[in-house]
Amino acid sequence: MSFSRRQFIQVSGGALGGAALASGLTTKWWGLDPSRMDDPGTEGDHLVPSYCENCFWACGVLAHVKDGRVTKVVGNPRHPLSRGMLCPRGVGSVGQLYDPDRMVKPLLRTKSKRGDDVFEAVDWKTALDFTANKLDEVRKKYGPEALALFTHGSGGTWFRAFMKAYGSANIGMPSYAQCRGPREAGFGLTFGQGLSSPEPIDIANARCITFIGAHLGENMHNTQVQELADAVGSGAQLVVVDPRYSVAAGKARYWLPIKPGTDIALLLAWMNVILEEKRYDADYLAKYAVGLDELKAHVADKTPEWAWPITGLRPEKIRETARFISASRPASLIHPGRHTTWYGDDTQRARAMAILAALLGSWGRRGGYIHHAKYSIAPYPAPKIDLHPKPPADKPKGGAYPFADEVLASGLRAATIPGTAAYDIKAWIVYGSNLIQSLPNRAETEKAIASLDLLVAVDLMPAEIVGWADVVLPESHFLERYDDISSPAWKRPFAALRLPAVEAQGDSKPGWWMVKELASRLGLGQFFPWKDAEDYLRTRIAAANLDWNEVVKTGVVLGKMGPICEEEGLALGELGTPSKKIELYSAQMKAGGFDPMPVYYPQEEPPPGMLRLLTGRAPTHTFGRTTNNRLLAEPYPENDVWMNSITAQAQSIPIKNGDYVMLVNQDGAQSGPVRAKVTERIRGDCVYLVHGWGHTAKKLSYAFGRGASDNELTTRYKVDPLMGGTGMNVNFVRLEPSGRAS
Ligand code: MGD
Ligand code: SF4
Repeated sequence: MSFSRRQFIQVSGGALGGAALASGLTTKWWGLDPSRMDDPGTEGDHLVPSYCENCFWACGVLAHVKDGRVTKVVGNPRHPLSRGMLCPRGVGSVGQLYDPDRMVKPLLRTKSKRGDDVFEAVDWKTALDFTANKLDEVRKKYGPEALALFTHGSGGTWFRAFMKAYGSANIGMPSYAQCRGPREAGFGLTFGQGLSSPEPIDIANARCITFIGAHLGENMHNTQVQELADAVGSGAQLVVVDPRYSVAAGKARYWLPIKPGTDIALLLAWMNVILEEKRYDADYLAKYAVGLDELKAHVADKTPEWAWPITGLRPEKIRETARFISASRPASLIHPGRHTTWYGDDTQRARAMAILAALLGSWGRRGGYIHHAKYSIAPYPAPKIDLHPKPPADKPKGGAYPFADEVLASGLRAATIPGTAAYDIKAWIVYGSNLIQSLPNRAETEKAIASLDLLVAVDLMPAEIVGWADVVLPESHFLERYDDISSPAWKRPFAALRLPAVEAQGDSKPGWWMVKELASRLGLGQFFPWKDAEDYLRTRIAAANLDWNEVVKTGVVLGKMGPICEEEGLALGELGTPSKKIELYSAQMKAGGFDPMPVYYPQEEPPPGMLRLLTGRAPTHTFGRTTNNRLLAEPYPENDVWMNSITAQAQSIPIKNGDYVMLVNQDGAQSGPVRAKVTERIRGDCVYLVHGWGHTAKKLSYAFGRGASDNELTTRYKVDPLMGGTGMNVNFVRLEPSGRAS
């Protein structure tokens, strides 16, 4: 079967080609006819390399520039993550660059209350003097550890360096405890290392790919989607476990519409079949794993018949899929997912996935989990910082969450509420993270903010969190600024540069400049001794024996490729677990008082008349950061709420496709009007929203009030006892008429 990328995404993105056409942007991603779609008017007279900031995959881009304006952004063919192609959000970067709502002046809250979103525009000297004075006060009054940084995005690197020099270890990202944290912990406990980003998985060579709630194709991590389209095109088969018929399910050999919250039961039943029928890789496990006998005993009674009433999946289907998945081992990839904070038992679910991958022998093997390497470039030779900051305040007193290996953003929020942690947080710098939408339970965020002496927001757009700040530092767009070198571990190691394609708009400034200015005001200037970011980058590039003029031509340096899997000579060697082996049974979990192997515990059922609220992504959007982008709004102007047609019919006033409805949760929190997507493609016990919509910030003049915010409805969360992740699929909603015409 031949299979183009356009076909892959067309289930959800019928109108997307139109967006590319209307904006005159690259059309290659969509596989449209280039002779028809090419718009010579968008060719620049020169190209500037950078890497994309519309999500954190950081694909290499080339900006076409003409007359001081970016005319289009295309994928950099030399960059291993983009391979010449971008996802719609990357292509749509121009819409964000020229967004009329961008903040281009520093702002100071002078008379209004926090949250009123009323500021006075000031010059940089005033804004920086104010910020530095307050940071100095905090340092003197409470100690430097009272400052927390919430960060998301590449420019956060400069602020992390600032925190180190200032003396605080309180650096948190919602992308850990609200996203991939449980996965990192679950894989870490099993294989001795987390997966990080980009995940070291070999989709390209997998013959069977199993998605457990991961909706790749709607979640658009570019290289993974490209590899998936290629793999499917060359015959790889998909097994998709999802209460919703996702885009990937539309391409799958098997779709298992599982009851939400029961995946651990399915995973145990699959293990039961694979172990009972001896379909596992016995030689591999004998060599590399511990705990096989314990696992066999643990799942002996977890038969498909046992899992049937729990999951709603028929035993013969569970057996058939277990056989199907194991038939392709070791090139049978259990995709690890990414946004894994669902039910509070998420580390155990991730561990069950990791154990299944181990039974298939796919860790370290082609078509499974492979080895990525980093392109090594020495840091800038700045004076060593000899501070030993207090341990972060993100964990409650008493040693909770022993397997968290990053700081919890939600924990920093909790520590801001006085008296709850080892010490109180009194000031926040929030860099590129809209905490009002990205931390569950908005009331708790507002309560924490009320206890702050200082809230600094560094942002591009007037998002909700900005309205709560004391001072707002507007950052220039990624196409207008330098940033640090991007060199994540990958199959082929690489290092990429971000160069400014055009002048910064208004008074917006890059993060590196803000940090240097603040540091010098606080007596920390010696730790940022470079003249500017270009000087910083040139020095690092020269130290790596690379020629600056050559590197800026393409923006990417490629390293040598080593063996990425056992088949290519990679030695699996000793792993980072206590036993140095794959731990099917985890003695360290047992010692910590946790189940050493995953156990299924039932989740709370929706109350009568209510449905579980599930969330996900759309191919054209990244959380709330793209929702105001007019180019990306063309194909996807607002989210809609998916509901089963029987659910829609069963309402006291039956709901038709396209009707506007309201969602009201178990605590009475209510969404704005949101369009109903009445469909057979979702189970009847849940509804589904794309995350990031329903903005309440009026200055986001396009996105304000469009669609529903899942986060406003996420008043409850269930904390993962292993690593502190906030499971958010524990909220229920009922549907009410909205009064708005469809
Ligand atoms: P974004 O929503 O992308 O990320 O949540 P956040 O970390 O809040 O918002 C980031 C802010 O960055 C926006 O205000 C945007 O204007 C700003 N921005 C964009 N580009 C730049 C730039 O170049 N510089 C600066 N300074 N600012 C910039 C994401 C987080 O949310 C994550 S990773 C996940 S996976 C979770 N997902 C999730 C969910 O699915 N449901 C619920 N209810 N909550 C969630 N929270 C988590
Ligand atoms: Fe940009 Fe898309 Fe790549 Fe993310 S996946 S970095 S949004 S092009």
